[in-house]
Amino acid sequence: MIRTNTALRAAALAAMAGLGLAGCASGPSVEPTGETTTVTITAVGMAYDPAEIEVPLGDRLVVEFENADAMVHDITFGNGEASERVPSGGTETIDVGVVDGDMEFWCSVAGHRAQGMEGVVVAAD
Ligand SMILES: [Cu+2]
Repeated sequence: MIRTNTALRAAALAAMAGLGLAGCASGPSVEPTGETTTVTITAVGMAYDPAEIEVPLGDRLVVEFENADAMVHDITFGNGEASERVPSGGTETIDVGVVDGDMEFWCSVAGHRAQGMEGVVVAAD
């Protein structure tokens, strides 16, 4: 299992490296646009609203996270960026960075993701 995953990851990295070389001489595989997309995501009823956001590929994403639920929540992105745990009624702004592909987000509070607190950033090309 572990060996298979490692092999797949190595293959994916090799493929990405190949694309990077084909695209440009250095740096990330996506050329940053220099633009910033700011989106408000609200936590309410053990879910995110909206649960899917579309961001132009290469834009920097800034998320205004609002917790309109009665419980403590956070928002954690697939690239490692995350909010603090935000109390009911609280807000936090997260600089997610340049969007270089589709990316999941979820709540890291125990059990919340399994109850539906997840969503996806769709990189629009
Ligand atoms: Cu939560």
